[in-house]
Amino acid sequence: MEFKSREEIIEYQNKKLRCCVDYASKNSRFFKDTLKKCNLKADDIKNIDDLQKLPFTTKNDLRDNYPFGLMAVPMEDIVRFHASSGTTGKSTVVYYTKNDLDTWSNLMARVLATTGLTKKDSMQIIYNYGFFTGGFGFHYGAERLGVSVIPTGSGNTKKQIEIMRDFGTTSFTSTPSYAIYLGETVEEMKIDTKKDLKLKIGVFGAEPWGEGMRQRIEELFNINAYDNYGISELCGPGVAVECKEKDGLHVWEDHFIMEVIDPKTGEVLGEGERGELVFTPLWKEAMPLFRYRTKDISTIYEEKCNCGLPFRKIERLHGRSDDMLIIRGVNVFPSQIEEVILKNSAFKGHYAIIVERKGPLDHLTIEIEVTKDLFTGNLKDLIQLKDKVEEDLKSVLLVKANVKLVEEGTIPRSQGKAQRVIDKRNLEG
Ligand code: DLL
Repeated sequence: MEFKSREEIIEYQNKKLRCCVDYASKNSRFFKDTLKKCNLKADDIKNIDDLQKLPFTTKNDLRDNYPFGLMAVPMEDIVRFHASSGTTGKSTVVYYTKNDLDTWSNLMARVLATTGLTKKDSMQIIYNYGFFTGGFGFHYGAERLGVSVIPTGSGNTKKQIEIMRDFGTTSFTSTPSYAIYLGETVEEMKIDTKKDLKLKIGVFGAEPWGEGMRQRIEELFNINAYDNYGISELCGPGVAVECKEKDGLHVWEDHFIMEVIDPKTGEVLGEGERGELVFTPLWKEAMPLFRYRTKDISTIYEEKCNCGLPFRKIERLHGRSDDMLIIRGVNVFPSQIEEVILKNSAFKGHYAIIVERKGPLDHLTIEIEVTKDLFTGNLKDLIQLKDKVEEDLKSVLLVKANVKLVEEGTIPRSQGKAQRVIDKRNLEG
């Protein structure tokens, strides 16, 4: 963390990159094949500009080499596996040596310290412990920082809140969608967040969430809510986090080289341009990766942050390139829909986006929950509300969306990542 200038960081990255290339060229069968295919030698990659000589690595490469094809150490040196759920294909498996876990814990400790947590705090970890990286990632990072870990895992909503109250928990981490559900349960249980709870900080991530969601979570719990980003293939959580400025996420550039590319052409984009994030981790033993395409869409901020951290920030994530819906030829991001919905105080953050094909045309329906009082109240008010949201959505999305207001509790709650988009077109073929 003693970097004084951008030049010093780049110099450090160049040095680490040379080590990684040398290491992978000796130990990773996958990387040896890549170099051979591209007619390259390890020596050809001397600095971050040379990185562009290497091809991207994609999720498909991981799937094609399922389960252990990217392993660069003997199996006896592997101390942990994680894996993605594999709902859209074969699961992607990631593996860690003892040193990898050590570095990951340090990165996570930094994440938590950046949000203001110290060893005086406790953290309730409301992520699933298992193949998903959220639970263990936060667990080891919090322990490394000296925070008292309360490893409740996900689910059991009322019990979570009782523990928060009884233990005087000062921070928690979960998906933002589950935080909203937890917050509503706090209200239902008539728990006064100011008097009965000692929460100060919440750290949320693993799925896209906008400023509207942040405001709602902060109000529900009377806390500061921070965004953090990560992806299993790079480690899990621990790649980037917001500082107190809450204006973009700092990427640990001494551990990751980042690029932003045009997702269609693969061309590397310049400062301030929005595109797909590509990362090269500079520390991995078990599974070295080069130029990993995340499919996540963001922009790099070049300006220095007031918080004093030397590392550049990325804009909060708008979603993935493969989340983008094409409705009647128009590109629609679910995050645009969320932004419109959460601007209206009648809505609390539970919605579903349904896309169907009727005849030759795509139909977009947004189901949004309204409170019981509103739902059973004056019909004219409901119709007015529906018309207003449809109008707002049309002006942002440039395509018609039908809004269906539904009663509180109708949309299924998720304990992990929310499944907001139901695209029935794929099913209809
Ligand atoms: O979700 C790791 C993680 C756990 C991050 C807990 C933060 C907190 P995966 O399951 O591999 O890993 O999913 C990675 O989730 O490519 C993004 O599309 C999405 N994602 C993660 N963090 C954010 C975020 C974990 N802060 C995928 N904002 C990524 C938006 C996020 N999307």
